[in-house]
Amino acid sequence: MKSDTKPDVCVVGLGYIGLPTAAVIARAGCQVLGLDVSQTVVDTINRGEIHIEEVDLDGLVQGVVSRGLLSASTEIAPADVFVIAVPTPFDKNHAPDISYVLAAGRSVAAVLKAGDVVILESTSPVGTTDKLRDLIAELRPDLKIPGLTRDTPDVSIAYCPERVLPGRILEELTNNDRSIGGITPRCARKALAFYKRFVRGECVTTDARSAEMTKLVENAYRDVNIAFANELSMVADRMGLDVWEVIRLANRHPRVNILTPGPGVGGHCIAVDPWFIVHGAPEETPLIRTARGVNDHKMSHVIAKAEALVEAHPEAKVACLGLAFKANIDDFRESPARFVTSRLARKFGSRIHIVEPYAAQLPIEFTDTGAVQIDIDDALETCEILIVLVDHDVFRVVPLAERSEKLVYDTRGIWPDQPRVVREAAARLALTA
Ligand code: SAJ
Repeated sequence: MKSDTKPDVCVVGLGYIGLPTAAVIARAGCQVLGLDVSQTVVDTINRGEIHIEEVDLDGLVQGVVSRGLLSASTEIAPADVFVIAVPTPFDKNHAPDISYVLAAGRSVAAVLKAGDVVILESTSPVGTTDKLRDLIAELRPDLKIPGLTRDTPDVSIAYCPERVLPGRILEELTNNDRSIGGITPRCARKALAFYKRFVRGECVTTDARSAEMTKLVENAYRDVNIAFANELSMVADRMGLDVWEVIRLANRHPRVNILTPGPGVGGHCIAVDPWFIVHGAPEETPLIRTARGVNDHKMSHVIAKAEALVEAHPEAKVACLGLAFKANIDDFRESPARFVTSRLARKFGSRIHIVEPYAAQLPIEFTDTGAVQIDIDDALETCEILIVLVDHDVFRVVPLAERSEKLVYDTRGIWPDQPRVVREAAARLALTA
């Protein structure tokens, strides 16, 4: 690949990260082939449509597909740069599963040629890029592989984690800084030249293992800090304090910045990635492991408190506000709000009314529970109990006049003006339950 010509790019995995990445690279003028195992996903993208929701992604994909810059396939083809963005789940013992990364590596190895750059973006345990390199070396003994040859290697292999926030993916893909970890410094420089084509943020080069760890550390840092906030919220319940008031006051200290308690930590990143560190260094990670436990426990605490409130008012209709894993998105994966609501729906059936403006219909687990979906206006008119589980803007803006008579359990702290006595009553109920 000459530095002045635009490389042909193959993005392996067209999910929440791969598809926006493929589209942004195509927008920069590269010819992009997106690879996915799902024929449905491939067909959808080739029609210029998308199978995931993300702000402005539909228009971007439609544009690059219609200009012939992005196409999708289930079959890999030769390219100059390969970007691997496949899932790295964990098993029931929290051991990371890198089989999708290795499967992608096998596909790439089949078409790899001298001069190509292979970049892993999937969140991965430390050492995964080395394993990918070893696999490529095994499958392609004809190529000189970085770190294993004394000569100039034929290909470059690097790790460059994504760090975009769902709901702001396109903006953050372009503007966030990137860590680029090469198997060798030369590999890092080759990957850097590629990212410079579409990233405006600063691209900082390092080694592959440090870049892998950096990604895990970022999400573990956030998990630990959310756990601190969630633990405080449970302490405050025990002591009859308003946690939001305490955090607001503490955060006026110039060096204190406590995050926001909620019903637990959802999504596919922050609740997963810390385990990759724990798995790699079990003896050295009591804090990270405990933080995970605190955030998971917060969900049980919320369920107990909500159940106590609903049981104490047997005539009241209940509205659960939100199912998404966080505010203003339609992503319901690993959502504590969804889990809490489904527990309440199974227990209280038709008393439970669910408000989720981002869901066209209720997820499958609500079938046959008797729970129904209503909109926020109906909830405010008909339900006496409101349980806030997601801080969607549409809930945040409900004025006090429309909820001052309600029994409110606000797990997100979106209504600081709600009469305090009601919130404390809910807390006391849970503690005596
Ligand atoms: N949450 C709280 N309180 C807070 C902040 C978040 O309860 O103060 C909850 C949210 O409601 C949600 C969960 O934590 O359930 C995670 O939300 P998030 O907004 O913190 O993060 P994600 O999962 O959407 O995206 C994270 C981001 N990582 C960091 O901010 C360090 C993102 O930059 C990563 O790219 C992404 O993980 C990823 O793909 O790894």
